Amino acid sequence: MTNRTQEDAAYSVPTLTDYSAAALEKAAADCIAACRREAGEVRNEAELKAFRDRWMARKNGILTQINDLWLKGSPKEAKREAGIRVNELKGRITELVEAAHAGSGADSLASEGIDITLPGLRRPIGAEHPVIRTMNEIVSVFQKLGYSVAEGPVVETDYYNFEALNFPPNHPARDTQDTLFIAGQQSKAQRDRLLLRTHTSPVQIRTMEKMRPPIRIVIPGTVHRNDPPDASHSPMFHQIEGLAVDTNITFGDLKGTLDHAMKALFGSRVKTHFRPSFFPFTEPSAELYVTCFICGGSGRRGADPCRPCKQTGWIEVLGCGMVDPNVFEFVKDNGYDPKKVSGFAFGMGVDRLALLKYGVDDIQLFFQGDVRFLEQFA
Ligand code: 2NL
Repeated sequence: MTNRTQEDAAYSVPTLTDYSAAALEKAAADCIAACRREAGEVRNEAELKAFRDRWMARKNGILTQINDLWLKGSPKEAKREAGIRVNELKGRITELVEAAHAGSGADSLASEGIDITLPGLRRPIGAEHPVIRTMNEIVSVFQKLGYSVAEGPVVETDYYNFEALNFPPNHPARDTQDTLFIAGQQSKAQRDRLLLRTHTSPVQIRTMEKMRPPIRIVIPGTVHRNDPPDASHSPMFHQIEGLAVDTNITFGDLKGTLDHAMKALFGSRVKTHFRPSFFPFTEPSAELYVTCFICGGSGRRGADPCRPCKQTGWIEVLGCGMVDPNVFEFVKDNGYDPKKVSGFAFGMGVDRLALLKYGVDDIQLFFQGDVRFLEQFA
């Protein structure tokens, strides 16, 4: 309480009896603290003037009093030290007084030419990017089925991007991925070399290393491939992959799950169709087609041919299959014994689906950041 009372009371210059360096130091610090406190309490122009006068007035201002009491009043042997200290103090106090301004009161705003009666500036609310919106829609369909979302690094090792996904070293299947490699990795063992992930599957391996079966996960994210940009290619694009592992997961589970997901995404009228395919990490593998949601499966739009489905009435939306037992071998020690568990997986290109969904004819528009294009999705 004593301290409080001392702080609250207005500052007055004390007479000194002790002129040691330590005593002068303490007196100066108290004085600076008082000045700083008073500067912070100034609310308007009138208070600012009173504050300035109190500290700086030639006649009986605080600095003048300090000069009289601490310097002129000091014994001869202490004059030199007191002179240096008082000069320093004058500098600090002058700085504080000059920096002081009239708080946040309306007076000062008016003096700065700011009219506080004008309405504020409105920042327009941004719009969700069409690719991210599509991604969120797909993710939420699977979340409702009990899937969790997993994420992982974009810069990956050869091991997670290829080896653990059943691409043997030097196997030609790696060539189909047009990988962008990080430079200067030659001194490392092949499995440790860094690259930009070409799919989000590495995250599935990483998740299986951490979580024992059963699991159901979806992995949204950016991937990179060495594709020159054109209307349908971009060196950076987005994927969503999914994985379900349990005992007795069958191709029937895959078909039922994906048929439901396609109806949730494109409307309950769409039909699904699976065609045999190949991926290194699934066996058997398939491509999933849905009836064209532009022409409704007829292949025609009035008198014109339907372009998105090339008049076939079907659109390819994703690749899928039963997880190859060779993939489980890499995570066997965490409960994924291929003799005991089975699973299905799928992967889709989000950008391509967003192009179809919004009738956009050039993928580059998604990544150029032109506000005139993007604000159409607001
Ligand atoms: C496509 C095809 C696919 C997978 C991705 C996967 C992941 C693991 C194991 C097995 Cl860890 N498979 N992912 C499976 C089939 C297809 O993607 O066309 N993506 C754009």
